[in-house]
Amino acid sequence: MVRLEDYRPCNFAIEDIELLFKLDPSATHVHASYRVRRLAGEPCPLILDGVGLTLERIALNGMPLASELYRQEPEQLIISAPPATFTLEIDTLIYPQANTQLEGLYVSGGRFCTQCEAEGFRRITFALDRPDVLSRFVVRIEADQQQYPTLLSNGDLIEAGLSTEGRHFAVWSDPYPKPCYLFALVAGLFDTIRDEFVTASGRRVALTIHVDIGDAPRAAYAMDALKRAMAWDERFFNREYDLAELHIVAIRDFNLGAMENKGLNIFNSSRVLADFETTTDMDFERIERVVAHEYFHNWTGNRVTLRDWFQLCLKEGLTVYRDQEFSADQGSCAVKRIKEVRLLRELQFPEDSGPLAHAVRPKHYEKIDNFYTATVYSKGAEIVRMLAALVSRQTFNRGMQLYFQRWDGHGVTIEEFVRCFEEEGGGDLSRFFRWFTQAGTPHLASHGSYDAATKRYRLTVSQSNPSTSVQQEKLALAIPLRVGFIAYDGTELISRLNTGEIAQAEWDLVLDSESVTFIFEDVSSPPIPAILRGFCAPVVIDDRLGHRERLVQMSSDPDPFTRWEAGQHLLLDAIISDARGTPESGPPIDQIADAIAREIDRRSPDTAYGSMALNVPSLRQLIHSGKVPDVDMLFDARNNIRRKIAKALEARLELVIAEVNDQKVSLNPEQVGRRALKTAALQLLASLGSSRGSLIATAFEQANNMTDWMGALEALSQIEGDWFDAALNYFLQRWRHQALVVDKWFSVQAAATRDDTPQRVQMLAEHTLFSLKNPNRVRSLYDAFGAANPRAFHAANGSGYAFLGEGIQRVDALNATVAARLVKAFESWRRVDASRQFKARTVLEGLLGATLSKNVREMVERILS
Ligand code: B3K
Ligand code: ZN
Repeated sequence: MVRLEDYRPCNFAIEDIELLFKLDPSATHVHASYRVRRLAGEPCPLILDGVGLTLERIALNGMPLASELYRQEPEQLIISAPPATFTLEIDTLIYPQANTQLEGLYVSGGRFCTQCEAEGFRRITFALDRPDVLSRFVVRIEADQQQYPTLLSNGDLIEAGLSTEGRHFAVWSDPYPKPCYLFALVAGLFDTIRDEFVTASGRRVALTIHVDIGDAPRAAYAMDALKRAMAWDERFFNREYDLAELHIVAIRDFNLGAMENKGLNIFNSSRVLADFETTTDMDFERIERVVAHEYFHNWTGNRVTLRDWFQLCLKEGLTVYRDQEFSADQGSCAVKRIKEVRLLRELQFPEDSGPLAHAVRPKHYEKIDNFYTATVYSKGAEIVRMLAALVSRQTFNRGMQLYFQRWDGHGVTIEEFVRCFEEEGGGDLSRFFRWFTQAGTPHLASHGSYDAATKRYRLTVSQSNPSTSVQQEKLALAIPLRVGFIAYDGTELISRLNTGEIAQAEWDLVLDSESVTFIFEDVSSPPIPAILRGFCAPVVIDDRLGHRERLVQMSSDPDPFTRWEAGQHLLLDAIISDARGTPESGPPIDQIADAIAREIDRRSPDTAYGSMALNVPSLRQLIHSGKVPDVDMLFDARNNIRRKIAKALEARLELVIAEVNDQKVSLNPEQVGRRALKTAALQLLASLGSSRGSLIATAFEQANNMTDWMGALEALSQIEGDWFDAALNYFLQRWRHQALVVDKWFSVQAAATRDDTPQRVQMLAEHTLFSLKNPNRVRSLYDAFGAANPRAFHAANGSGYAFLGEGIQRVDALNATVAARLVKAFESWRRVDASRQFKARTVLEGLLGATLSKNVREMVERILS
């Protein structure tokens, strides 16, 4: 177990690292040369990390090191008492072709690539593999010229040429000191697209995206996104790119979405390649976001890095916040915000209230790879968003500039980050700081009373912070509120706070203790309050509004988030009332449907917003609500409500689907909005069953872009009968050779809520196109099933648990990080009924009896605890 409280600065600094790679897939020779300086006053051992390496030679100051002066442990190399300054040379052999973990140096599609975050560099050579050791790297790569014409590493190319026997070499030098987790190497045969960016100060940066042969046209969108992100970071954060070259490489077999290695970002090909024939609008959006995210890491993560892995959210939460701000700025910001909130509620809230709950800065871990979580990323981003709201935008911007200036070239802690905002005038942020150290979603309750005689409205908001598995005692947080009122006729109400003179329509307030009462004057009629406009804090709130108030809010609140949220509340109430067998106590469906129809017609703030109004809370969210433990009852109730809405809106939905679009497919927001609306309409119509099969099948046949194809296919997946199979056959025939589309073919089946899904996934797991070695394919089956299909996963007979349990074991034998991610599906096991719990527990305990990686074992143990 690694504990935050045990952190000690490193006893040694490595200022310069020279690496030489003689690339060979079966056995690559790595020569490392370190210039080391002891920081501790007294002689002490130098302990290097290393996993799966064959040590060939070790020399100190040019002389082979005597065997009694060092020793090798299973995952360490310990040099007993080296001098105060010295050069250390280490020669190792590694085996890239046999590397199925896809960490360190490995081979994908015949190309070499690396993944070092968090602790992959130790699989390349013995190293001080910790983020607070920053070194300048010079890297020489030698390889067969024909097979590996492109040789890349971090920084700038300083030399290249031919060597003997058909081999060639390249030397890369990165002038910026960095931790070794940001090291990268790529070698292979690629198609490229090139462009250029001129920075604000006039420096030219050569941009290159490297992709599989034939894929270059599909990288144009990523290139465009990259240039927009570079310009945006200059404009909004005053950050320029700092090298003469920037490379992005698309790799087929990749454990994650992408990696921000200095000057050489390595991407999962699914986060680079895009065209209308194979990519949905959602994929385009994701590509834009991830390209920007990795680019923004150049300052938040790379130039300013982490002192230790406990500070992970300092780069991830902050960088997600930055990419969210960028995306919002590219258009449709209300819809983007709603999507962020949905993601938070689908992934982070369940995590924060279940067995995997941890603070954004956890106190301990076994495998840091298990902490790249929704909490660190999404809640981390929400915390930065709240910080900007609390200290004001101007102070936030000044604090960020101070952060960059003060900590450039250092590994930093969250305390040091927050101090920058305090020093720039943000006040005492100690209560706010608790957001980083306390796990659990805060619960707010609000209560208002209006006095018609005095036109005064008293609003009391209080917080409670539930105990979680890792922390019992919780203290009050500083929570920003954004409050506004409308009257029962839907008009906006202006008011005056009793502490000031100015009347306004919206208030930025702070809840900074257990409970606060705000008094508003001159409120002309009884108000319907919205407390968290724009979802200004990641909390759950009980605002005690009735159905009538929510219906008014849904139609009339000026804040698009609040309107959407009111609709979600009503739909959730309707489903839960139905599941409890008391549908009459739920809200009036016809009025909800009317309000949805108005949003579709209004097309404001944009067309895509209407598709959000058509969302019905997901089954996952319903399970998480904890109100009804029987998954089948929830599933049926959800479908009942969907059917009622679909019936009420049927004519309109058909109109949306029929809206002919004879323009050329483009990413014009109006077109994207229409496609989103159409997809949502198809899904909802599918709830009416096979009588709508032919209409949806026609939509599938007439589609000319992947958004429409997938929208229709997903809708067909809900309908029993042959429609789905017919469409699937066509789909596979047409795109059999496009791996990323075949992934969709797998995932749409694994996520299907049909009765035959359990048999289908069994067959898919044995399908010739299935592969345990490709993380995307693994996720397209097992994650689409475990994470995206709660109905099948929680099947009453336990077959879903057993299927995923087996999958986890199969994957774990090859790739521990990917397998550990799959375990997360089980985090909801205590929210379901006793009979299901028993079956889930049996599978989890069965796993503990098997041979498991440390990663998977940690996850299973935490989930069972
Ligand atoms: N920093 C990487 C994540 C690395 C995950 C390692 N298990 C990608 C990102 O967040 O940008
Ligand atoms: Zn990141």
